[in-house]
Amino acid sequence: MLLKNKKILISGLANKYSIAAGIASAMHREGAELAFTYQNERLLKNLEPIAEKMNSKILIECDVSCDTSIATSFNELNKYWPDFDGFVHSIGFAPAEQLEGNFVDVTTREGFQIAHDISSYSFTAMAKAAKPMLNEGSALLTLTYLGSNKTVPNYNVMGLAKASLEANTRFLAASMGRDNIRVNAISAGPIKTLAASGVKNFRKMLSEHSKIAPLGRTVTTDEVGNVAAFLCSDYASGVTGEITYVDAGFNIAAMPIDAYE
Ligand code: NAD
Ligand code: 0WE
Repeated sequence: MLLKNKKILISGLANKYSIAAGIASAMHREGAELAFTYQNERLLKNLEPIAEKMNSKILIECDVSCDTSIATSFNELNKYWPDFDGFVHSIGFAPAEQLEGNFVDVTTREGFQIAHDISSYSFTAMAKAAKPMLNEGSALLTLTYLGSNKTVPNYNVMGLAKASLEANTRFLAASMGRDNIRVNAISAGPIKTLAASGVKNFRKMLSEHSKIAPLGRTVTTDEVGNVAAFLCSDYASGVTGEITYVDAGFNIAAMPIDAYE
């Protein structure tokens, strides 16, 4: 029971395929008490039965594009939990037209701003709002992707936003470390979630990943969840500011192992 007596807030659970769902399920299994935020009314319907299975009755609306929504949601959480032990930030967004076509041609000032606002600034904003309520030994976790430091076709401005999110992870770790609050990121391999379903040729991305990754396959949300549970547990008490890859080894390979066969 990695997370016994820990209260952890999960954001970004849109449906059962969400990475946040794999994380919630691993954390619940490891004994954590969970609360959830959801972006809007429409997504509450998917969240309700999942939260129910994990014995959670704390479901709070939080649209991270809005300062008052963030403030209101943490005030609401405070009524249930005067203090807690961390949160998972599993939120990313860029306007769809930014993620298709040639980077220099499709990127706009507005697209750039929205991608960075929703996908990176929101992590800082949530940390700021949570800080007064966070117990000593808390852990914050976000989800990133390899497109932050290697180019990936069509990932475009999201790559820049993930680079910002990873720097954000390090600066938050430095900023909150003396309060014994740890801040880490998981860089997950490609997974067919709701966010990915809007992406052209995603199936091709998954098959290319399997060819190059040392493990010869993609990863599951449960595998991401297990690492998330570890990083938020006291077993990871010496780990902060790190980007941990859960990608079947893809990021360390320059070529498929059978390239010369
Ligand atoms: P998902 O669609 O299930 O989750 C994305 C979540 O972001 C949704 O729950 C959505 O409601 C939330 N969101 C978007 N805009 C928001 C806003 N304004 N306010 C509040 N919430 C908002 O997809 P996912 O793949 O599980 O994505 C979760 C995280 O994992 C994202 O940061 C994504 O970039 C990252 N990630 C995904 C993959 C992948 O291949 N699926 C790989 C690596 C990293
Ligand atoms: O971070 C992500 C998902 C990012 C994402 C996806 C969408 C699609 C729908 C952000 N915003 C939106 N906005 C929408 O309107 N991933 C790591 C998954 C992903 O997305 C890609 C990928 C991979 C991998 C997009 C292009 C290329 C590769």
